[in-house]
Amino acid sequence: MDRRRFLQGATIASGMALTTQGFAKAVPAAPAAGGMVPRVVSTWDFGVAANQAAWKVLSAGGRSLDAVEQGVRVPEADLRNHSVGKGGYPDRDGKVTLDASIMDEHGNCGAVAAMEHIAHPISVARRVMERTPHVLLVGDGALQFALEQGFPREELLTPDADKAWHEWLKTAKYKPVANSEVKTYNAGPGGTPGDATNHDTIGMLAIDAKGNLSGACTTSGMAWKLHGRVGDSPIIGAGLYVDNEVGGATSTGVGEEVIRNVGSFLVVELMRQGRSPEDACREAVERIIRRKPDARDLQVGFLAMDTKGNVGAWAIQKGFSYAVCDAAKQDTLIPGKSSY
Ligand code: SD4
Repeated sequence: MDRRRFLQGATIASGMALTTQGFAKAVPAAPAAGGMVPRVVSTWDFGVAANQAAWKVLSAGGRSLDAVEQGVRVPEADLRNHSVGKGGYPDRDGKVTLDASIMDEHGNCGAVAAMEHIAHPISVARRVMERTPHVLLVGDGALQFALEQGFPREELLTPDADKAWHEWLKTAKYKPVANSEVKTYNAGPGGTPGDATNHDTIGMLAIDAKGNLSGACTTSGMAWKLHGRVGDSPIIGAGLYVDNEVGGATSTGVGEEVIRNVGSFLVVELMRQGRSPEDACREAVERIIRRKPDARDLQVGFLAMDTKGNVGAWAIQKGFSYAVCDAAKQDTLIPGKSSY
C-alpha cells in the first residue's frame, strides 16, 4: 500500500480529520503535572502499527524501554517496509546494512551501525547497552556480537528490494570503480532523499506509567548509499536522545544533516531551555537550513516528547507524519508541520 492511501485509510479508521494544527487538537491535552499518562509516539505512517505493539506493553504497566523495543520491531519485520529492517533497500552494492539505537530513562544507550544479516537491529542495540561496556558496535563486529548473542543470521535482501536495486542500477549506471566521486545524494525511487516517497526511519519515544522515558530508532538508511555509510539513526544525540528530566527526541530524513547539527540532542536541550516540543523541533530544523540553505531541498523531520507527554514535530518539507498512541486513542496519525 502506498503512503498516501495508507494516510487516507488511517484518517477514516480513526474517524478524525488529520489536522495541521498540531498535537493539542488531535489528542487529549497533556496529563496534569504529576499524573503521568503512558503515551507513545513514532515517525511516519508505519508508526501507527508500531505504536500499537508498544501500547500493549505500556497499557499493561510495562517499562517504556520494553515498549519502544517491541514497537519498532514491527516495521523491522514488515517486508513491505523498504526503509527499516528486513526488506529495506540495499546500498549501491546491493547489501542491506542496518542502523539502530536505543536509550533508556537512566541515560543508558546502545547502538549498532552498518550491520548486515540481522533482522532486528534494535534488539542487538539493546544487548549492546545491557551486556557490554560499549555504546556502539559496527559492521562485522556488530554482526559477530549478534551471532554470539544467538540472533539468527538471515538474508535481508528480499526479491522486491533486489528488483528495486536493479532498477536503480539501470539509471544510476553505477559501477564500483576506483576513485569514483559521489558528491550528491542518490535519490531513491520517487524523489527527494529522505522524503515520504523515498526513504524513512522509525523513531519512537515512549513514556510509561511511572513517567519514565525511553526511545528507539531503526533504519536501513538511505537507499543506494555507499557501502559503509552510517546515518544519524544509530548516533546517540543525532538520531535519538532521551533525558528523563526533560524529554526525548528522534529524527528522520537525511542523516548527514542531522549528524552535522547533533539534532536530537539539540531538540532536547532547547526543551530544557523552556521551548515546547514543537518549537524545539522547528528551531532544530531551521538551524539546519540557516547553516546550509541547500538543505531546504532535502527532508529532515524531528519528533519530540517532553516529560509530561506533550508532543511536537517539525520537518523541512511537507509530507512528514507521526503517530500518537495513548489511552484515549491508539491510531492517531498527524501530519508534521514544515518550514516549506
Ligand atoms: C538515515 N535518517 O540513515 C536515516 C534515513 C531516513 O528518511 O530517515 N530517511 O539518514
